[in-house]
Amino acid sequence: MWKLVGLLVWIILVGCSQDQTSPEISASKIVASDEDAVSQQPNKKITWKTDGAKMVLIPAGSFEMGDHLDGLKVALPVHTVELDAFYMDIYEVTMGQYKKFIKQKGVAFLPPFAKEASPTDKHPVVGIKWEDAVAYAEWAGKRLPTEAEWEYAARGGLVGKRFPWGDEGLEGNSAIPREYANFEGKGGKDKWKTTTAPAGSFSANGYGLYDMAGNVFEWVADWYDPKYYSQSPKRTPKGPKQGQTRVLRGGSWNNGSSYLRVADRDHPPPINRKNTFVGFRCVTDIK
Ligand SMILES: [Ca+2]
Ligand SMILES: [Ca+2]
Repeated sequence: MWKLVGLLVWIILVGCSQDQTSPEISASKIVASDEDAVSQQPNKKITWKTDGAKMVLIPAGSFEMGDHLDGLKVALPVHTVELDAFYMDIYEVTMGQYKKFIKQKGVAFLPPFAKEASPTDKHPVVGIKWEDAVAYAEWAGKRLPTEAEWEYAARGGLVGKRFPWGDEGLEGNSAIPREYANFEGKGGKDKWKTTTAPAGSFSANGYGLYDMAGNVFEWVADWYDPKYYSQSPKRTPKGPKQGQTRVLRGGSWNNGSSYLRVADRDHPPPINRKNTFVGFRCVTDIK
């Protein structure tokens, strides 16, 4: 049914001019979209042509960025951020998608250890540094999310919560996070001890995004600066102008449950930028 609807929408999109069919994004970049979705509707999904990624509309809005709970100092001060709407990849970029990028662009192959942590094309790509993620995003006609966009999207519409699913799972109770995320060790739905899980193996958050907590850490566009939150512009913050390290978000199969915190921030030194537990996902602006 949905495949048929998608085909019909594609035919309509191809057959009409841009301003009639897609008020937000050039139709040439989209394979299909929800046929009954109206402009700016939350959870409106599209399929991006270049890499075949499913993307979901993250609605415009404001939120309290950061976290004053439990002494999470790296996430202070909590500050209000306003963002425009954007589309975000529903899943982490997969090995299969990244291989297509390699093939088309002729860039460097992934290191051999990547396949050990992500053995199939449905697992998230690893073994990439920040510059690789940016190159992929540019090839796909997208970009990396800003740190603010990532946290806003990861919260999934929840307010003041610790994780994408809410507050449950603190104080060493790892049984609850394991229902929602692949992180260090295994148990319950988390069946992966030394590898990534296939993208989308757990429940989506409130915006329909998978694996914002765990599986692989995700590169965002911003430089890291511990003082930036106290200077951040309210509207559309893009991070410091310069820095030494880029920001990672969301934790991974290789890290404990505290790294799954929606406001937690990591910033690996350059020597640790290429490994088995860091990947990324892309976003695109609403035109
Ligand atoms: Ca695990
Ligand atoms: Ca992730």
